[in-house]
Amino acid sequence: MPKVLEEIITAEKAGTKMLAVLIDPEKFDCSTAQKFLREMPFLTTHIFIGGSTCTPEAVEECTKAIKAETHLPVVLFPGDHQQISGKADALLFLSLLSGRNPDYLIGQQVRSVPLISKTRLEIIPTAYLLIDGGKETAVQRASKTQPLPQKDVQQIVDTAMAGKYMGKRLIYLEAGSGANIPVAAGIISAVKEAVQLPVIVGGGIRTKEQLEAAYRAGANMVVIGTAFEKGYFFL
Ligand code: 1GP
Repeated sequence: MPKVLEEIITAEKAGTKMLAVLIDPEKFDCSTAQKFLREMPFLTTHIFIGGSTCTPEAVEECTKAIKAETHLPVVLFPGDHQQISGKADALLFLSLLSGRNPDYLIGQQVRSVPLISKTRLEIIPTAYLLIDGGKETAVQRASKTQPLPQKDVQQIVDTAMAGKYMGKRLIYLEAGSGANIPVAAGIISAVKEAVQLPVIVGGGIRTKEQLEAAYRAGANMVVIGTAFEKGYFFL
């Protein structure tokens, strides 16, 4: 399989938009994997697996069930250092740059190394920015960090640029799962213009209009979890 990051960069250059469906192993019934994948929007390009609080066993079992049923790239989007499965194709190696909790800037990352080194996962350095989604979200609770206010556009851009200078290959703008307000178009476009890297946007996107607005603003990939978990397939 071609490298996941290379494909994302190629799609970005070609202007092809990507859609990732996020599966939280804690809420997912593995016996429904085949049905879930069959009902997924046909535009889906990636499957993300991860959650703020799920167990390593649930991640392993879910990844195995999904991989058995799809040829789409399966990418781990871990909530902590134990959410690693060698059965996936790639791992978003996240640093929560919006926060000031050292555990989510470097601690979890160091603790994940013994697990990662037992796998052949493609590692994708990713700047992860939590942005206020209008309610307290699981990421905020788990990481004990504050989101960046949506009005602080320059601070968000500067944080994303710091991620680029650190060598991150992707910028992930996250409003938090189930957010009331997705990341605003103005933030996406300002970040995209500055970083010139693939930009992923997720959190609170539950309508076709919101999805298209994110793409128009410059998001290369949109991640949707809750809307699909609830069986709300709007595409
Ligand atoms: C992925 O957290 C998002 O970045 C998913 O958010 O569950 O609100 O779609 P939703």
